[in-house]
Amino acid sequence: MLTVARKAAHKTILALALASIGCAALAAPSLVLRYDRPAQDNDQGWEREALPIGNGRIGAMVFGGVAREHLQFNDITLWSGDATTMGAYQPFGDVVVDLPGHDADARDYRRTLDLEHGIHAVTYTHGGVHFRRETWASHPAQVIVLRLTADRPGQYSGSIALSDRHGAHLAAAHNRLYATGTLAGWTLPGQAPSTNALDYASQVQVVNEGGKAAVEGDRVVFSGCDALTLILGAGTSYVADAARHFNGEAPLARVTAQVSTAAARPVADLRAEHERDVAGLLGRVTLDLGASAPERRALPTDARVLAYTKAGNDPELEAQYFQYGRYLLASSSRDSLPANLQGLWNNSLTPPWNSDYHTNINIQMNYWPAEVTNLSALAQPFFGFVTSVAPVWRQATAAEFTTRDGKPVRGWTLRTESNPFGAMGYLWNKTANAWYAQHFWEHYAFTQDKAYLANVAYPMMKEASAFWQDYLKELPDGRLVAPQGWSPEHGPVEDGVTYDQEIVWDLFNNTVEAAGILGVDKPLRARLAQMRDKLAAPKVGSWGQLLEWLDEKKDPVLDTPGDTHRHVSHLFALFPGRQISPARTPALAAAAKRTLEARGDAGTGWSMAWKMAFWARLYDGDHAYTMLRGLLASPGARAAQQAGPGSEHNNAGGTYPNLLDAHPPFQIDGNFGATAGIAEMLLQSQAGVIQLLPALPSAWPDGEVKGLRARGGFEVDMRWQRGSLVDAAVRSVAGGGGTAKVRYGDRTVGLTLRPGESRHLDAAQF
Ligand code: FUC
Repeated sequence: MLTVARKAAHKTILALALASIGCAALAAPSLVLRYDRPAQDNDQGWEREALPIGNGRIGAMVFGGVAREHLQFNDITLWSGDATTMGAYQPFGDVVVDLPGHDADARDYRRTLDLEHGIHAVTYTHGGVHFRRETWASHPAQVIVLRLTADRPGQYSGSIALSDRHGAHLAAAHNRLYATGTLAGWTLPGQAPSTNALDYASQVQVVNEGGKAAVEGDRVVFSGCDALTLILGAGTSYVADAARHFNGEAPLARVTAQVSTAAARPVADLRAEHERDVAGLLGRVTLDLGASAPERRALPTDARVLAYTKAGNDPELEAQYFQYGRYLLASSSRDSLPANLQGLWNNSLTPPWNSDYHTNINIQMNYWPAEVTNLSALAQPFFGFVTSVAPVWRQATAAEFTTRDGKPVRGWTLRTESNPFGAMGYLWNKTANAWYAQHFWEHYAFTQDKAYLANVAYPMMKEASAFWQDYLKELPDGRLVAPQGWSPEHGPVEDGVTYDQEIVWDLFNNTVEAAGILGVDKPLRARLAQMRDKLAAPKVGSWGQLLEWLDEKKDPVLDTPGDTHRHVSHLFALFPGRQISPARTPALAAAAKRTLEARGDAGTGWSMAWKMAFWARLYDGDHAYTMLRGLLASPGARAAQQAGPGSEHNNAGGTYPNLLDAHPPFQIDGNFGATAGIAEMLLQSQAGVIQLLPALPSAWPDGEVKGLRARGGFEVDMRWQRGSLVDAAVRSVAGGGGTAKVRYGDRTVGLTLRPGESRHLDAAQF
């Protein structure tokens, strides 16, 4: 809350300063996306132009048409499939508000998404009347609200319809529309029937002010209304409990109560409560990367992305893009399932990759921004998902893998694809367990929450370690290797691929540290430390590259400088791991750099975002910034500029007009990875030292950031000018206070902070 207050004060000062220099028209608030036309109401418009809102469980894409508002909505738990069949994440339904005639002479159209308050707005003038619409997805009220107002009474006439994508029973009464159904027996045309029997329900209550509104057939028809409020609720019977086969109470009563409760409240209260909720999350980090030219600020966001693609030079857009990743996490990950490949937005019965939980980079990248950008609580859906689905993974793993003497291995692991009931698909990605464990560990590293470490993280890390204790294989020379692994989507399946080796190293290393902190399992600690040190280690190859496989390949493409594959998974040890660093392992860091240079700067969104973080960890801010330029560029324009080697898929990344990551299709990991990558350029703490501005690019000579988090339980603010730190503040936010080493450039200062204490550091102290 302090940071919110601080931000408000900051804004007031800014407003006063601008007023005092005669700049009455304030600069466009930098956290508002803005468009001067509606999204096209078709699949492409859905993907590239419509704007996402969400409360972490339910959400919608909002199109903002003048004569037709369209909310395509979702619930993150609506999945076909079960514990053995992948199925797919499903779209839920649509709410359409028809306002006949409104587009006849509409003028001054504007569509905005205010990230800071989580409000989508549409305004226009028609027939001399100024119309305004606001839409938001409230986490406290668990409903989506659409509010239509005008500056003259009696101006709204039209109709409202609710539709459903799975053949629900539709009903209407007392200005409420109902869709109630079950996936039991539902069959996607041309495919197998749904294998689960989830129940689901959605409802829209229409509340009119003035005029009339009444049910006619399956719609609510209204005329002469001053204003209207739509309260949309939706839910399913999914429950995070393997013992109940993930199917719990039918949602009808719950959704009915949520809609009725919200509809009975003053809409201004709902809105204020929602704004407080979103601002309380988003306001924890403020980022100023410098001022953009007024001509850029004046552009709507779609045109601004195009201008940026051509000429860069828009630090306010970059800062907005950073905050967009935080907004998307708050919108798709609160207290239900974790964000999937599309967050929670999906309009297709057959989405790409089932819009699933992909284990070889994608779900992990979704959570990279959570800790460092001060949204730690938003990682809970990931931990909850892993914990609740693990019983199913355990069974599948025991049936598949044995120890060297033929017993089932302990623990669990995953294939590349997975769903929320435990089903998996595609090849095994065996180190997924260890990579997931890293997230559990990092949550502790940032928060210093020892109870969480003891009760949640350490048991999970220990179980993943047990799998690898049972499953690793010893080579004749004594080195330990992960058997039959796959460097994601690249090369053969074989023993000791670098990606696996590094992730197992990370797991053992973190588990040893965790056991030490908790003062438990001394013999296990010693054993894991010994095994960690026997793991086949990353090696440098013939042209200075980091080897992707145990031995250098003799292949026309693999392991050559011409290989531009988008996965660079063998650099895990550089980021998000900590086995390789320029300070501790300079030769390996140099090899990682050589590899990155060869792989090039193209890629899918997540690939470019990962490379941004790699370059940040190599302290090359300018190269990290090059990756950001590519990622935030319009994909069409960029493809022409970068027609280099590599498949189309490898080159397809970029940013759509709605700032979603172009994969194709849209895939949200690139957004989350970009936010994390920007944070990594400004602050790092993986090596027991808080490093201030470790990879500041020359494109951001002046700036300020407040509220980033560092490992050890610290919050950090920094200001810089002409590329140099001016001052910083380090606050202890962990319960027990703590000591920190803080580095800027090559100078380090030591701090000991009481709980809650903040220490100001002047650049001269370094
Ligand atoms: C990984 C990537 C693909 C895609 C898919 C969902 O397998 O290689 O590019 O992102 O996940």
